[in-house]
Amino acid sequence: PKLYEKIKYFATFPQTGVSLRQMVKFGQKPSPGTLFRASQFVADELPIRLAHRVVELENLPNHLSEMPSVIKVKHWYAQSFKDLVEFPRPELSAELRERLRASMVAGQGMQLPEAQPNPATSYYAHSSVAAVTGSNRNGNAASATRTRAYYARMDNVDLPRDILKYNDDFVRCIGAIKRRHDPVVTTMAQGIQEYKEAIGHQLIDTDVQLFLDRFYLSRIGIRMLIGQHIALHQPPPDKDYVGIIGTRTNIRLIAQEAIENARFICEDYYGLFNAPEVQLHCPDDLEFMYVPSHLHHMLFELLKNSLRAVVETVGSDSDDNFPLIKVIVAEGKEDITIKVSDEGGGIPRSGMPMVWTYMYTTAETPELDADYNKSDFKAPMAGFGYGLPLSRLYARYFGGDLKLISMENYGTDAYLHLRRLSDSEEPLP
Ligand code: W6P
Repeated sequence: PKLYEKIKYFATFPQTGVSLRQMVKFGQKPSPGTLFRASQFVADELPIRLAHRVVELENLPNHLSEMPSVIKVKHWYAQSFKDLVEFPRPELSAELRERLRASMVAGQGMQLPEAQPNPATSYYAHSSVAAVTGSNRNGNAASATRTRAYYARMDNVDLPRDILKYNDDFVRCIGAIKRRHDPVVTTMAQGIQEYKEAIGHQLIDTDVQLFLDRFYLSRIGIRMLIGQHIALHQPPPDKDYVGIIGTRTNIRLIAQEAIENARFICEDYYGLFNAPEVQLHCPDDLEFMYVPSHLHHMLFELLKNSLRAVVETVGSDSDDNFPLIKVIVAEGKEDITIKVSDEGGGIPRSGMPMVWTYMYTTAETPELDADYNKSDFKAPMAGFGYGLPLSRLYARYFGGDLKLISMENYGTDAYLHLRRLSDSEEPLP
Protein backbone atom coordinates (compact mmCIF):
# COMPACT_ATOMS: atom_id res chain seq x y z
CA PRO A 1 0.00 0.00 0.00
CA LYS A 2 0.92 3.65 0.30
CA LEU A 3 2.92 3.22 3.52
CA TYR A 4 5.09 0.56 1.99
CA GLU A 5 5.82 2.78 -1.03
CA LYS A 6 6.96 5.49 1.33
CA ILE A 7 9.12 3.01 3.21
CA LYS A 8 10.77 1.83 0.00
CA TYR A 9 11.47 5.42 -0.94
CA PHE A 10 13.09 6.19 2.42
CA ALA A 11 15.14 3.00 2.15
CA THR A 12 16.83 4.38 -0.97
CA PHE A 13 18.63 6.94 1.21
CA PRO A 14 21.88 5.93 2.88
CA GLN A 15 22.01 5.68 6.66
CA THR A 16 24.19 8.19 8.47
CA GLY A 17 26.50 6.92 11.19
CA VAL A 18 27.58 8.72 14.31
CA SER A 19 30.72 7.99 16.31
CA LEU A 20 30.82 7.76 20.08
CA ARG A 21 32.98 10.87 20.10
CA GLN A 22 30.48 12.78 18.00
CA MET A 23 27.67 11.77 20.33
CA VAL A 24 29.65 12.99 23.30
CA LYS A 25 30.70 16.28 21.73
CA PHE A 26 27.18 16.91 20.68
CA GLY A 27 25.66 16.02 24.01
CA GLN A 28 28.05 17.89 26.27
CA LYS A 29 26.46 20.98 27.77
CA PRO A 30 23.46 20.72 25.50
CA SER A 31 21.68 23.97 24.84
CA PRO A 32 18.06 24.04 23.73
CA GLY A 33 19.34 24.79 20.26
CA THR A 34 21.64 21.79 20.28
CA LEU A 35 18.92 19.55 21.66
CA PHE A 36 16.49 20.73 19.05
CA ARG A 37 19.03 20.05 16.35
CA ALA A 38 19.62 16.62 17.86
CA SER A 39 15.89 16.00 17.64
CA GLN A 40 15.97 16.94 13.99
CA PHE A 41 18.85 14.60 13.30
CA VAL A 42 17.12 11.72 15.04
CA ALA A 43 13.81 12.56 13.37
CA ASP A 44 15.51 12.47 9.95
CA GLU A 45 17.74 9.48 10.56
CA LEU A 46 15.48 7.02 12.37
CA PRO A 47 12.90 6.67 9.59
CA ILE A 48 15.71 5.93 7.13
CA ARG A 49 17.19 3.22 9.32
CA LEU A 50 13.78 1.71 10.08
CA ALA A 51 12.89 1.73 6.39
CA HIS A 52 16.04 -0.22 5.55
CA ARG A 53 15.04 -2.88 8.10
CA VAL A 54 11.50 -3.19 6.78
CA VAL A 55 12.76 -3.70 3.25
CA GLU A 56 15.27 -6.28 4.43
CA LEU A 57 12.64 -8.13 6.47
CA GLU A 58 10.48 -8.16 3.37
CA ASN A 59 13.21 -9.68 1.20
CA LEU A 60 14.68 -12.46 3.31
CA PRO A 61 15.89 -15.62 1.61
CA ASN A 62 14.09 -18.96 1.68
CA HIS A 63 10.62 -17.87 2.69
CA LEU A 64 11.89 -16.59 6.02
CA SER A 65 9.92 -13.41 5.31
CA GLU A 66 6.73 -15.42 5.48
CA MET A 67 7.20 -16.69 9.02
CA PRO A 68 4.47 -15.23 11.26
CA SER A 69 6.90 -13.90 13.86
CA VAL A 70 9.05 -12.24 11.20
CA ILE A 71 5.94 -10.54 9.82
CA LYS A 72 5.06 -9.39 13.32
CA VAL A 73 8.50 -7.79 13.74
CA LYS A 74 8.26 -6.17 10.31
CA HIS A 75 4.95 -4.60 11.29
CA TRP A 76 6.56 -3.08 14.38
CA TYR A 77 9.24 -1.49 12.21
CA ALA A 78 6.65 -0.23 9.75
CA GLN A 79 4.48 1.17 12.55
CA SER A 80 7.43 2.97 14.11
CA PHE A 81 8.36 4.36 10.71
CA LYS A 82 4.81 5.63 10.35
CA ASP A 83 4.82 7.17 13.84
CA LEU A 84 7.97 9.10 12.95
CA VAL A 85 7.11 10.36 9.49
CA GLU A 86 3.67 11.41 10.65
CA PHE A 87 5.03 13.14 13.72
CA PRO A 88 4.29 16.81 13.15
CA ARG A 89 7.32 19.05 12.94
CA PRO A 90 7.38 22.63 14.05
CA GLU A 91 8.02 25.33 11.53
CA LEU A 92 10.76 27.65 12.65
CA SER A 93 10.74 31.33 11.93
CA ALA A 94 13.96 32.66 10.44
CA GLU A 95 14.51 34.61 13.63
CA LEU A 96 14.13 31.54 15.84
CA ARG A 97 16.34 29.51 13.57
CA GLU A 98 19.03 32.13 14.07
CA ARG A 99 18.59 32.17 17.84
CA LEU A 100 18.85 28.38 17.98
CA ARG A 101 22.02 28.46 15.96
CA ALA A 102 23.48 31.12 18.21
CA SER A 103 22.64 29.11 21.32
CA MET A 104 24.75 26.21 20.20
CA VAL A 105 28.18 26.13 21.68
CA ALA A 106 30.60 27.24 19.00
CA GLY A 107 31.42 24.41 16.66
CA GLN A 108 29.30 21.98 18.60
CA GLY A 109 26.40 21.82 16.24
CA MET A 110 28.79 21.05 13.43
CA GLN A 111 29.95 17.85 15.10
CA LEU A 112 26.83 15.97 14.20
CA PRO A 113 26.61 15.07 10.54
CA GLU A 114 23.63 16.31 8.62
CA ALA A 115 21.29 13.43 8.18
CA GLN A 116 21.04 12.60 4.51
CA PRO A 117 19.18 14.97 2.18
CA ASN A 118 15.87 14.81 3.89
CA PRO A 119 13.63 12.47 1.91
CA ALA A 120 10.77 13.62 4.04
CA THR A 121 10.52 17.20 2.91
CA SER A 122 7.54 16.66 0.69
CA TYR A 123 5.80 14.53 3.28
CA TYR A 124 6.16 17.12 5.98
CA ALA A 125 4.73 19.94 3.93
CA HIS A 126 1.49 19.74 5.85
CA SER A 127 2.99 19.98 9.30
CA SER A 128 2.98 23.10 11.40
CA VAL A 129 3.48 24.28 14.91
CA ALA A 130 -0.25 24.36 15.36
CA ALA A 131 -0.37 20.68 14.61
CA VAL A 132 2.29 20.09 17.24
CA THR A 133 0.38 21.99 19.83
CA GLY A 134 -2.75 20.06 19.13
CA SER A 135 -1.11 16.68 19.52
CA ASN A 136 -0.57 14.46 22.49
CA ARG A 137 -2.98 15.28 25.25
CA ASN A 138 -2.09 12.33 27.39
CA GLY A 139 1.52 13.37 27.92
CA ASN A 140 3.31 13.03 31.20
CA ALA A 141 3.12 16.53 32.63
CA ALA A 142 5.63 15.91 35.39
CA SER A 143 8.32 14.83 32.98
CA ALA A 144 7.57 17.74 30.70
CA THR A 145 7.94 20.16 33.58
CA ARG A 146 11.18 18.57 34.65
CA THR A 147 12.60 18.74 31.14
CA ARG A 148 11.53 22.35 30.79
CA ALA A 149 13.16 23.25 34.08
CA TYR A 150 16.30 21.57 32.84
CA TYR A 151 16.33 23.64 29.67
CA ALA A 152 15.72 26.77 31.64
CA ARG A 153 18.71 26.13 33.86
CA MET A 154 21.21 25.43 31.13
CA ASP A 155 20.52 28.29 28.81
CA ASN A 156 18.64 31.51 28.71
CA VAL A 157 17.47 31.03 25.17
CA ASP A 158 13.80 31.60 25.38
CA LEU A 159 12.23 28.92 23.25
CA PRO A 160 8.59 29.20 22.27
CA ARG A 161 6.41 26.81 24.22
CA ASP A 162 5.60 25.05 20.98
CA ILE A 163 9.20 24.05 20.45
CA LEU A 164 9.61 22.89 24.04
CA LYS A 165 6.46 20.89 23.68
CA TYR A 166 7.70 19.47 20.40
CA ASN A 167 10.89 18.29 22.10
CA ASP A 168 8.95 16.70 24.95
CA ASP A 169 6.50 15.00 22.63
CA PHE A 170 9.24 13.77 20.35
CA VAL A 171 11.15 12.25 23.25
CA ARG A 172 7.97 10.48 24.34
CA CYS A 173 7.35 9.27 20.79
CA ILE A 174 10.77 7.65 20.40
CA GLY A 175 10.52 6.25 23.93
CA ALA A 176 7.33 4.48 22.92
CA ILE A 177 9.06 3.19 19.78
CA LYS A 178 11.93 1.83 21.84
CA ARG A 179 9.50 -0.03 24.11
CA ARG A 180 7.58 -1.41 21.15
CA HIS A 181 10.80 -3.01 19.93
CA ASP A 182 11.85 -4.53 23.24
CA PRO A 183 10.63 -8.01 22.21
CA VAL A 184 12.31 -7.98 18.77
CA VAL A 185 15.11 -10.42 19.62
CA THR A 186 12.87 -13.02 21.22
CA THR A 187 10.27 -12.66 18.48
CA MET A 188 12.87 -13.08 15.75
CA ALA A 189 14.11 -16.14 17.63
CA GLN A 190 10.59 -17.51 17.37
CA GLY A 191 10.64 -16.71 13.67
CA ILE A 192 13.86 -18.70 13.28
CA GLN A 193 12.19 -21.55 15.15
CA GLU A 194 9.25 -21.41 12.76
CA TYR A 195 11.71 -21.43 9.87
CA LYS A 196 13.57 -24.45 11.25
CA GLU A 197 10.31 -26.33 11.56
CA ALA A 198 9.37 -25.33 8.04
CA ILE A 199 12.62 -26.53 6.48
CA GLY A 200 12.92 -29.48 8.80
CA HIS A 201 16.62 -29.33 9.60
CA GLN A 202 19.13 -27.46 11.69
CA LEU A 203 21.94 -26.59 9.31
CA ILE A 204 23.66 -23.31 9.99
CA ASP A 205 22.21 -21.20 7.29
CA THR A 206 24.85 -18.67 6.29
CA ASP A 207 22.29 -16.29 4.81
CA VAL A 208 20.25 -16.26 7.99
CA GLN A 209 23.35 -15.80 10.08
CA LEU A 210 24.54 -12.84 8.01
CA PHE A 211 21.12 -11.27 8.01
CA LEU A 212 20.63 -11.53 11.77
CA ASP A 213 24.10 -10.15 12.51
CA ARG A 214 23.29 -7.13 10.36
CA PHE A 215 19.80 -6.83 11.71
CA TYR A 216 20.79 -6.95 15.38
CA LEU A 217 23.77 -4.67 14.82
CA SER A 218 21.43 -2.14 13.29
CA ARG A 219 19.08 -2.56 16.22
CA ILE A 220 21.88 -1.77 18.64
CA GLY A 221 22.59 1.43 16.71
CA ILE A 222 18.95 2.49 16.59
CA ARG A 223 18.48 1.87 20.29
CA MET A 224 21.69 3.72 21.02
CA LEU A 225 20.45 6.80 19.12
CA ILE A 226 17.09 6.69 20.87
CA GLY A 227 18.52 5.97 24.32
CA GLN A 228 21.09 8.71 23.96
CA HIS A 229 18.55 11.24 22.75
CA ILE A 230 16.15 10.48 25.57
CA ALA A 231 18.93 10.65 28.15
CA LEU A 232 20.10 14.03 26.86
CA HIS A 233 16.69 15.41 27.72
CA GLN A 234 17.06 14.42 31.33
CA PRO A 235 19.44 15.83 33.89
CA PRO A 236 22.60 13.68 33.76
CA PRO A 237 23.06 11.16 36.63
CA ASP A 238 26.54 12.52 37.28
CA LYS A 239 29.20 14.64 35.62
CA ASP A 240 30.87 11.68 33.95
CA TYR A 241 27.85 10.88 31.84
CA VAL A 242 26.82 12.39 28.55
CA GLY A 243 23.48 10.78 27.91
CA ILE A 244 24.09 7.06 28.38
CA ILE A 245 27.79 7.37 27.52
CA GLY A 246 30.26 7.19 30.37
CA THR A 247 33.04 9.60 29.48
CA ARG A 248 35.21 8.06 32.21
CA THR A 249 33.92 4.53 32.49
CA ASN A 250 35.90 2.72 35.18
CA ILE A 251 36.49 -0.78 33.88
CA ARG A 252 37.36 -2.25 37.23
CA LEU A 253 34.09 -1.12 38.78
CA ILE A 254 31.99 -2.42 35.90
CA ALA A 255 33.87 -5.72 35.90
CA GLN A 256 33.37 -6.13 39.63
CA GLU A 257 29.68 -5.53 39.26
CA ALA A 258 29.40 -7.99 36.36
CA ILE A 259 31.31 -10.61 38.36
CA GLU A 260 29.09 -10.12 41.39
CA ASN A 261 25.90 -10.34 39.33
CA ALA A 262 26.99 -13.36 37.31
CA ARG A 263 28.09 -15.25 40.44
CA PHE A 264 24.84 -14.43 42.17
CA ILE A 265 22.80 -15.74 39.23
CA CYS A 266 25.00 -18.81 39.14
CA GLU A 267 24.51 -19.56 42.85
CA ASP A 268 20.79 -19.07 42.47
CA TYR A 269 20.53 -21.24 39.38
CA TYR A 270 22.61 -24.16 40.60
CA GLY A 271 21.70 -23.84 44.24
CA LEU A 272 25.33 -23.30 45.22
CA PHE A 273 26.58 -21.70 48.42
CA ASN A 274 29.47 -20.25 46.49
CA ALA A 275 29.82 -19.90 42.77
CA PRO A 276 33.32 -20.43 41.34
CA GLU A 277 35.70 -17.64 42.36
CA VAL A 278 36.52 -14.98 39.81
CA GLN A 279 39.89 -13.28 40.09
CA LEU A 280 40.08 -9.80 38.59
CA HIS A 281 43.33 -8.21 37.44
CA CYS A 282 42.64 -4.63 36.47
CA PRO A 283 44.26 -1.27 37.21
CA ASP A 284 42.12 0.66 39.70
CA ASP A 285 42.18 3.84 37.69
CA LEU A 286 41.65 2.53 34.18
CA GLU A 287 39.00 4.72 32.60
CA PHE A 288 37.76 5.13 29.06
CA MET A 289 34.83 6.42 27.12
CA TYR A 290 32.20 3.79 26.64
CA VAL A 291 28.60 2.86 27.31
CA PRO A 292 28.75 1.28 30.77
CA SER A 293 25.58 -0.74 30.22
CA HIS A 294 27.07 -2.32 27.07
CA LEU A 295 30.29 -3.20 28.87
CA HIS A 296 28.40 -4.73 31.77
CA HIS A 297 26.21 -6.70 29.40
CA MET A 298 29.17 -8.25 27.53
CA LEU A 299 31.16 -9.12 30.65
CA PHE A 300 28.11 -10.53 32.39
CA GLU A 301 27.44 -12.74 29.40
CA LEU A 302 31.01 -14.03 29.16
CA LEU A 303 31.15 -14.70 32.88
CA LYS A 304 27.88 -16.64 32.85
CA ASN A 305 29.27 -18.87 30.10
CA SER A 306 32.47 -19.48 32.00
CA LEU A 307 30.65 -20.15 35.26
CA ARG A 308 28.32 -22.53 33.54
CA ALA A 309 31.19 -24.42 31.94
CA VAL A 310 33.08 -24.66 35.21
CA VAL A 311 30.08 -25.78 37.23
CA GLU A 312 28.60 -28.17 34.70
CA THR A 313 31.65 -29.63 33.03
CA VAL A 314 34.27 -29.71 35.74
CA GLY A 315 32.49 -29.42 39.03
CA SER A 316 34.06 -28.92 42.41
CA ASP A 317 36.72 -30.94 44.17
CA SER A 318 36.19 -32.66 47.50
CA ASP A 319 36.50 -29.32 49.32
CA ASP A 320 33.79 -27.76 47.19
CA ASN A 321 36.37 -25.72 45.29
CA PHE A 322 36.03 -24.96 41.61
CA PRO A 323 38.89 -23.98 39.34
CA LEU A 324 39.32 -20.19 39.32
CA ILE A 325 38.00 -18.00 36.54
CA LYS A 326 40.40 -15.17 35.70
CA VAL A 327 39.57 -11.79 34.26
CA ILE A 328 42.62 -9.95 32.94
CA VAL A 329 42.41 -6.38 31.70
CA ALA A 330 45.19 -5.05 29.48
CA GLU A 331 45.49 -1.43 28.54
CA GLY A 332 47.00 -0.72 25.16
CA LYS A 333 47.19 2.43 23.05
CA GLU A 334 44.53 1.25 20.60
CA ASP A 335 42.62 -1.32 22.54
CA ILE A 336 41.64 -2.25 26.00
CA THR A 337 41.44 -6.02 25.97
CA ILE A 338 39.62 -8.03 28.59
CA LYS A 339 40.34 -11.73 28.76
CA VAL A 340 37.98 -14.04 30.59
CA SER A 341 39.69 -17.39 31.20
CA ASP A 342 38.02 -20.48 32.48
CA GLU A 343 39.07 -24.05 33.02
CA GLY A 344 35.63 -25.30 32.18
CA GLY A 345 36.66 -28.03 29.80
CA GLY A 346 36.61 -26.00 26.62
CA ILE A 347 34.75 -26.60 23.40
CA PRO A 348 35.85 -28.89 20.56
CA ARG A 349 36.99 -26.84 17.58
CA SER A 350 34.21 -28.31 15.48
CA GLY A 351 31.68 -26.93 17.94
CA MET A 352 33.04 -23.39 17.83
CA PRO A 353 30.92 -22.11 14.93
CA MET A 354 27.81 -23.15 16.87
CA VAL A 355 28.64 -20.68 19.61
CA TRP A 356 28.00 -17.78 17.24
CA THR A 357 24.91 -19.02 15.46
CA TYR A 358 21.35 -17.93 15.91
CA MET A 359 19.98 -21.07 14.33
CA TYR A 360 21.50 -23.71 16.51
CA THR A 361 20.28 -22.34 19.82
CA THR A 362 17.08 -23.46 21.39
CA ALA A 363 15.65 -20.09 22.21
CA GLU A 364 12.10 -21.41 22.33
CA THR A 365 10.80 -22.49 25.67
CA PRO A 366 13.33 -22.55 28.47
CA GLU A 367 13.72 -25.92 30.08
CA LEU A 368 11.09 -26.44 32.67
CA ASP A 369 11.88 -28.07 35.95
CA ALA A 370 9.56 -30.72 37.28
CA ASP A 371 8.50 -28.34 40.02
CA TYR A 372 8.39 -25.38 37.66
CA ASN A 373 6.34 -22.45 38.69
CA LYS A 374 6.43 -18.84 37.67
CA SER A 375 8.12 -17.65 40.84
CA ASP A 376 11.25 -19.71 40.36
CA PHE A 377 11.62 -19.27 36.65
CA LYS A 378 15.22 -20.13 35.78
CA ALA A 379 16.01 -18.24 32.63
CA PRO A 380 19.14 -16.19 33.22
CA MET A 381 21.84 -18.85 33.28
CA ALA A 382 20.65 -20.62 30.16
CA GLY A 383 23.30 -20.37 27.45
CA PHE A 384 24.39 -20.68 24.60
CA GLY A 385 21.50 -18.49 23.79
CA TYR A 386 21.89 -15.34 21.79
CA GLY A 387 24.14 -13.93 24.49
CA LEU A 388 27.45 -14.50 22.76
CA PRO A 389 26.60 -13.43 19.21
CA LEU A 390 24.85 -10.35 20.58
CA SER A 391 27.78 -9.51 22.84
CA ARG A 392 30.08 -9.69 19.84
CA LEU A 393 27.81 -7.25 18.03
CA TYR A 394 27.90 -4.87 21.01
CA ALA A 395 31.70 -5.04 20.86
CA ARG A 396 31.75 -4.46 17.09
CA TYR A 397 29.31 -1.61 17.28
CA PHE A 398 32.05 0.63 18.66
CA GLY A 399 34.86 -0.88 16.63
CA GLY A 400 35.81 -3.70 19.01
CA ASP A 401 35.46 -7.45 18.72
CA LEU A 402 34.99 -10.63 20.69
CA LYS A 403 36.97 -13.82 20.09
CA LEU A 404 37.02 -17.21 21.68
CA ILE A 405 39.99 -19.57 21.87
CA SER A 406 39.28 -22.93 23.31
CA MET A 407 41.48 -25.81 24.45
CA GLU A 408 39.39 -28.90 24.24
CA ASN A 409 39.34 -30.74 27.54
CA TYR A 410 40.88 -27.82 29.39
CA GLY A 411 39.15 -24.47 29.10
CA THR A 412 38.22 -21.38 27.15
CA ASP A 413 39.65 -17.88 26.81
CA ALA A 414 37.34 -15.12 25.65
CA TYR A 415 39.04 -11.97 24.36
CA LEU A 416 36.95 -8.84 24.45
CA HIS A 417 38.70 -6.08 22.46
CA LEU A 418 37.42 -2.57 22.99
CA ARG A 419 38.62 0.45 21.04
CA ARG A 420 40.21 3.11 23.22
CA LEU A 421 39.59 6.08 20.99
CA SER A 422 36.10 5.55 19.79
CA ASP A 423 36.39 7.61 16.67
CA SER A 424 35.14 4.67 14.73
CA GLU A 425 31.82 5.43 13.23
CA GLU A 426 28.84 3.17 13.82
CA PRO A 427 28.93 0.26 11.43
CA LEU A 428 25.75 0.55 9.42
CA PRO A 429 24.52 -2.61 7.77
C1 W6P B 1 33.08 -22.36 27.69
C2 W6P B 1 32.21 -22.00 26.54
C3 W6P B 1 32.31 -20.50 26.57
C4 W6P B 1 31.75 -19.55 25.77
C5 W6P B 1 32.01 -18.21 26.03
C6 W6P B 1 32.80 -17.82 27.08
C7 W6P B 1 33.36 -18.78 27.89
C8 W6P B 1 33.12 -20.13 27.64
N1 W6P B 1 33.56 -21.26 28.31
O1 W6P B 1 33.32 -23.50 28.05
